[in-house]
Amino acid sequence: MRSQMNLILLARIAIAFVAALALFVVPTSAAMGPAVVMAGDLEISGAFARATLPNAPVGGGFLTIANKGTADDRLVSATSPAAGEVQLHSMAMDGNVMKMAAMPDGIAIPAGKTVKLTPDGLHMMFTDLKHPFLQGQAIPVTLTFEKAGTVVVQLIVAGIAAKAPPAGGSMMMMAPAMKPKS
Ligand SMILES: [Cu+2]
Repeated sequence: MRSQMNLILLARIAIAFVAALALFVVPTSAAMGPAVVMAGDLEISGAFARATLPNAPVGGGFLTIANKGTADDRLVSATSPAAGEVQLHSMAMDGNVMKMAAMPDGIAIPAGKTVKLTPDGLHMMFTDLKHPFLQGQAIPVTLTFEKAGTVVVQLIVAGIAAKAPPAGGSMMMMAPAMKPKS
């Protein structure tokens, strides 16, 4: 009887430990900065979103896509459980006014080139937000590419006017995507 009690106690401690670990790991990975994610020949890095004010209807998402392959690809669409819709937008000066435009054909990712989605250029626009984006959160986004297919990327939420992803290494999460230099 006594050993059985001890086993139950051990199991409870183990469960509590795993639960505590899970609570600890999630915010830590977000605090460490965005991970590098591979989708076929595409290397996606620096994924972040800007924090939004309560009740803000829209938010912006940004990342860098490097096409390491020899075939052109195209970001066709993006979706997120955090938003009713994720639109692909361009932004350019029209006279003295910054203007955004939808990109119905998506965003070209030419072979061997790196395309950056930034707060003052191409970007993802989240509309019909399901909740405010809070600094430190991770917002999942599913990207669909013409050739590389579908990949889920976590956007780390940075400050409300952030121009770059939160600083911090992401060594643990980067490791699987790193290729040895030949
Ligand atoms: Cu926009």
